[in-house]
Amino acid sequence: MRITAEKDGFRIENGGGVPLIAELRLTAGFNGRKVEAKNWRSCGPDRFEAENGGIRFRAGVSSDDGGLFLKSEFTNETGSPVEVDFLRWSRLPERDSLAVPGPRLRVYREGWTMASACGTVGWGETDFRCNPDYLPFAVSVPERFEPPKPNRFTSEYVTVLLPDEGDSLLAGFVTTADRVCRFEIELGETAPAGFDAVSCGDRARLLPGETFRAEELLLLPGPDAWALLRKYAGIWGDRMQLRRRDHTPTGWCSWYYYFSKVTEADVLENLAYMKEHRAEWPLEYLQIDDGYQAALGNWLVTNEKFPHGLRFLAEQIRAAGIKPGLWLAPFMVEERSSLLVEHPDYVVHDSRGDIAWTTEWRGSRVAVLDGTHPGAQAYLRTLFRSLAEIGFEYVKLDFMMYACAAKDGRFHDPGATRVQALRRGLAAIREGFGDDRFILGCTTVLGASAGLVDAERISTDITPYWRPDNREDFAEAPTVPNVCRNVINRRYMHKALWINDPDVHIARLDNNRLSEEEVRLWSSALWLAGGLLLLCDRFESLAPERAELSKLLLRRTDAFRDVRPLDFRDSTVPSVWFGRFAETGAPVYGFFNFGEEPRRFAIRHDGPETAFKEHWSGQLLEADSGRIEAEVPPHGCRLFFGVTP
Ligand code: 9PG
Repeated sequence: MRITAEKDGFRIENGGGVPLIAELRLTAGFNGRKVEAKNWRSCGPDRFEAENGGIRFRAGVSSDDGGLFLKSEFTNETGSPVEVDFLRWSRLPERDSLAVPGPRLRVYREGWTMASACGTVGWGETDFRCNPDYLPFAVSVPERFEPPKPNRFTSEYVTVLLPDEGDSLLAGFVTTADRVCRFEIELGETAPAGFDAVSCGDRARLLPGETFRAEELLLLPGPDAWALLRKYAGIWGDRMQLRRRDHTPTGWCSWYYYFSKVTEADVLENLAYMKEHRAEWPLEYLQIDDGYQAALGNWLVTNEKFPHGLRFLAEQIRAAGIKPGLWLAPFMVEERSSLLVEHPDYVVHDSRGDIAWTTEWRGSRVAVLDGTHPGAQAYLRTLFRSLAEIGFEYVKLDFMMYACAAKDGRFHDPGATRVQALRRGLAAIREGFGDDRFILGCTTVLGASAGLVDAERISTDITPYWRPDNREDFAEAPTVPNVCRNVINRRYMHKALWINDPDVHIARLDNNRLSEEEVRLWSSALWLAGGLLLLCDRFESLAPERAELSKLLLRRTDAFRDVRPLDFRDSTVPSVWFGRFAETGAPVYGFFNFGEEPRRFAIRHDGPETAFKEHWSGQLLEADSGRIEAEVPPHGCRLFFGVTP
């Protein structure tokens, strides 16, 4: 790829001089104003400069790995402090390779947090339907989310344009540590009417002479959109210095059986079972979830359901040869917590100087810890050092996206963005907890966590029912299809950025409204997708035939490689999943029917295998002609393993 400056914009060409993007412009936004870079000039190899309106722009480009990397920044030369809104790359609607009519284009849109919907969308569709009450936590810039407007989409971190023929184009930020960085895309009749890559300033203060640096943008064309995402995630993870963990752990988590009613006795009952049946259930961690704490913010103090406290439990777990884990929501500070009473300055305030109440928790108002405040950082460091000292080796850090979500929030450091606030807090946590202990990120800003967490939840919560009755089915709502959508579409992140956590296995017969088919579908999804494996059923009441499902998953984590959705381009919720069984290399096709009617699946298989064995029924299917065909009942899944001829 080649890039040239042409007066006010850049022209990007593929090999052969074909314009991939005919004109890309850079605009700075501050104090509610917009200033465009004008008259770019070269100032060294692959470096360019431009000035306009008291702003000095710089751009740097490099080609590598078949892609083009774009760095950009601007310096405040206005003579006065400004509040930064954004630095934005915009493609002008021109004739170039991107000029594909909307009806022939699909777009992969990525989400802000684990719960946010991800998947491909197309002509005539709108941004995903999000519960309006949850919107501030599901997207990075709720004000710019326009669900009712067809053909306008937002995407966080990365997007892929997938035409019906020819190369796809991935555009993705390969650094995500400092800014909200996102895409705004509008499809048009003959060509995209808008394609913007934005690094947000969050109105952080930029003093005269200071420079605002955008996150680095990668443009990557290629024929296989999924391969582009895999490659992108690898580069993104490298830039963010992912924590390489070759080992994918297993464990037991208290939430999805006991929920907030969990007691010390419940934990001890399951611990005793795990200790006694170690050979059958070789689980590494026992993680106590939400329900033990006295208040959000008073994490070392337990409530009356946990009379012997955290140290006692950690000791009991360790004595059983299992590693203790604990759930916390480290940025959430409940009104009644002693932390807030003693240190009101540690939380985010609004522009009037009042505490910025951000959410509610079981009837109490919640403020959020200001990750830029040195006192708050010291508090986090000390808290997590104490947890490590008590014996915890694993923490599940939940609801960290609130660190970015305070309405009209003002940070202690006026030059910091929301992402920096979160990340500074999380870095303090990592420092206190130690480099070798395990951190699982949950309900957090995906891009801000990379490099600091070991594992990351990549979907919303799995539920012991298919989808709630009489409730609107929002795209981020906890339902089995929504969870599966995120698990497979985000499989490209696994072990490139962190270990993916697809959420827990549910196998039980009691306290569960999932049918036999539904439990098998969820087991199939977890088996195929791999990642962190957490069980959460009550061992004492787990029926033996259902226990076999968990044991199948437990036999080996990441049992499949090269996992990908085959209908990625055309289905927001992919229903044909592919992988190779790691033990044998055999190809495996998963047919997932998320619908309400029986569905006939038919796909082509190109490999040498002429027969497939369906895992759950044991049935053999001849596939001489290379076609695999099967009918799958509603909410069912069939797994076809290739049989070597
Ligand atoms: C503990 C749980 C579990 C779970 C997390 C997270 O919007 N909500 O009301 C909401 C409640 C719970 C929730 C997400 C959203 O789940 O994903 O694994 O730890 O918290 O409270």
